[in-house]
Amino acid sequence: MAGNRAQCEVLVIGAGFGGLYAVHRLRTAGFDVQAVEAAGGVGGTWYWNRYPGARCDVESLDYCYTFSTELDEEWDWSERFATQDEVRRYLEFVADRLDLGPAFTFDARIATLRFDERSRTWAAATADGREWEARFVVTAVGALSAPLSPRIPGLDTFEGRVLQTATWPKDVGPDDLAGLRVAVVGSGSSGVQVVPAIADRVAALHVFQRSPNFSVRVAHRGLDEEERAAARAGRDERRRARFTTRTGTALAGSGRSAIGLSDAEWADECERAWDAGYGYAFLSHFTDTGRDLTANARLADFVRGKIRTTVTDPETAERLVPTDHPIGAKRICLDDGYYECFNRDHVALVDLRTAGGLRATPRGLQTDDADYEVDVVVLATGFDAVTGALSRIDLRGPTGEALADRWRDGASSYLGVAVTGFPNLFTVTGPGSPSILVNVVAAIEQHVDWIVDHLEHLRRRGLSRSEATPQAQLWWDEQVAAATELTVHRFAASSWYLGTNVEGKPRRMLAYAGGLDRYRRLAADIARDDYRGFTTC
Ligand code: N01
Repeated sequence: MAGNRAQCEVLVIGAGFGGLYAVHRLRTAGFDVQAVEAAGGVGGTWYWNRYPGARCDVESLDYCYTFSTELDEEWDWSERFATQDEVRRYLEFVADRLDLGPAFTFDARIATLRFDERSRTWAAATADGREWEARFVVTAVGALSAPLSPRIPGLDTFEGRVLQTATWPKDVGPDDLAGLRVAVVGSGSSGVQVVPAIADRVAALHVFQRSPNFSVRVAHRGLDEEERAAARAGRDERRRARFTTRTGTALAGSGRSAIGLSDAEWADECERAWDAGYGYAFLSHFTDTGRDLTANARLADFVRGKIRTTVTDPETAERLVPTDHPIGAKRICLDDGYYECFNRDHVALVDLRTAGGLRATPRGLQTDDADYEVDVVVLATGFDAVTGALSRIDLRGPTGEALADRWRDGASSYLGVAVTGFPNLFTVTGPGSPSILVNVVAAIEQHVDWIVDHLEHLRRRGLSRSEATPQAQLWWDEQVAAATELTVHRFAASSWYLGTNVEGKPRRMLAYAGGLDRYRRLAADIARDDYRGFTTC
C-alpha cells in the first residue's frame, strides 16, 4: 500500500443524489467511507447543468429523498417542477444537514481505478496523482453526466463563444445573452428548455434541429401553502407509491386504456392530462401507450395536433412534428413555450434533415443552404448516457481488462448494480437499472439501500469479495431485453436510451423497462436468497 494513499473501507464516487445518500447510508451502517467528486460542490448533474431554463421534469414532491422524515419536514419546495438551482440547493441542504461534506474531496475526478486481487482492494487515482484505496467502490457517477461534444467541422475556428448546456458556466445568465445572435444546436430536453428561456432576450435565435422530438407543455407554477400542507399530510402515501408503482411516483394516471375510449372521451381525457401538466408522467396517463403501438399512435397524434395548432407557420410546424418514432420511445421533452417561440419573427428553425451538413465558420454556422452569423453557439447535444461516465474512467478489474472494453460490444450488468469481472464494485444506476425510465431518485434510493444491505451481509459473514457471476448477468440481460420487447422502445430508430446517439456505441437498451415496482421485487428476492448470483469469499 502506498503511504500517501487515503485508506477507507468504501470509496463513493459522486456527490449527486446517489453519492450523497450512499455516504449517509454507509456511514450510518458503520462503514469507514470516503467520497470524491469531480465538481467543486455537491449536486451531480444539477451542479453542472446551469443553463437558462434548466429544471426537472418530475414533480419536486417526488423528485427528492424519502428516507428521512426530518429532511422532508425541514424542506419546502417552492415550485411544482423545481429549477436546477432549487434542486442543487436542496442537495446542498441535505449535505449540510447530514454533515456529509467532510467525507468528500471535491474537484477530484477519478481517472483510474484498479483492482488488486491480492489485497482485494481498489486503487483510485485522479490525473494529478491523488490516490485512495478501498475494499469496495460505489460509483454514483450519474446516468447523464458524460456530455457529448459533437464534431462540427470548423467549430474551433468560430470567433464567438461556444457554450454547452451540460457544462454551463456559473457566471453566464440569460441576461448575458441579451441582444446577441444565438444558435442552439440540439432539440432534446436541454435545447427545448433553453430556447424559451432566452428567446425574449436575444436579438436572433436559430434552432438547429436534426430530429424533432415530442415535447409536452408544462406550465410552471409555484406551490402554495395548501399544496405543501397536503403534501406533508400525504407523505406516507407518496412514499408508498415509490414501492408500488412502475414509475416510482405518486401520480396514478387515469387507469384508462387509450384504445377503448370513444373519440369524445379520448379528446376530453387527453385535454385534461395536457392541461394538468403532469410532466414526464404524461406518458403514463394511459395504461397502454407505453406498450401498444395503436394506443401510442393515438397519443402521438394528439401531441402532433398540439404542435400544429401552436405553430402558426404550417411549414415550420411540419418540421417540428416527429414522425419517426412512437411517443416515449425517445425521452419526451417538457417545455414552457418552446413551440410558441417559432411564432416570433426573430426565432427560426433550421432543419438539418434538409439543410445539409452543419459546419462552423469564424462568424457562425453554415449549412449547404445558408450562412448564419451568430455571436454564441449553444450546444445542447446530449450525453453518452448511462455508461459514458464509467467508460471514461480507466477502470480495470483483476485481469487488467478495462470496463470500457468489456462494454464495447454492448453494456451488460447484473441488476444494473454489478458487473461480472469487476468484483467489489457497485454501480448506482448502472446499465440495466430502471433508473432513467422512472423517477430516478426513487431508483437511486433503492439501489443504495440494496448495495449497502449487500455490504452489511458480507460484513456479517466476514467476507471481503463479491462478484456477480456471468450466469446471473446473462439472466439479467435477458430480463432487460424481454422487458424492452414489451414496450414501444423496441420501435425507436434512434435514442440515447439505446446508445445510438454515440458514434460506435452498440445499439442496446440501457435500462430495464419492466418498472421500478417489479425491479424492486426481483432485487429483494435475490437479496433474500443470500444474494443469489454473486460469488463471495
Ligand atoms: O440530450 P438529447 P439532452 N448536430 O440527447 C442533437 C435529461 N434531461 O441534453 O435527436 C446536430 O436528448 C440531437 O439530435 P438527434 C433527459 O432525460 C432532463 O437534451 O440525435 N444535432 C438531439 O436533438 C433528457 O432526455 C431535463 O438527431 C445534434 C440533441 O442534440 C436527457 O437529459 C432537462 C448533434 C441532444 O438531445 C438528455 O437531454 C435536460 C449534431 N452533431 C435533460 N449531436 C429535465 O428534467 C446531437 N444533436 C427536463
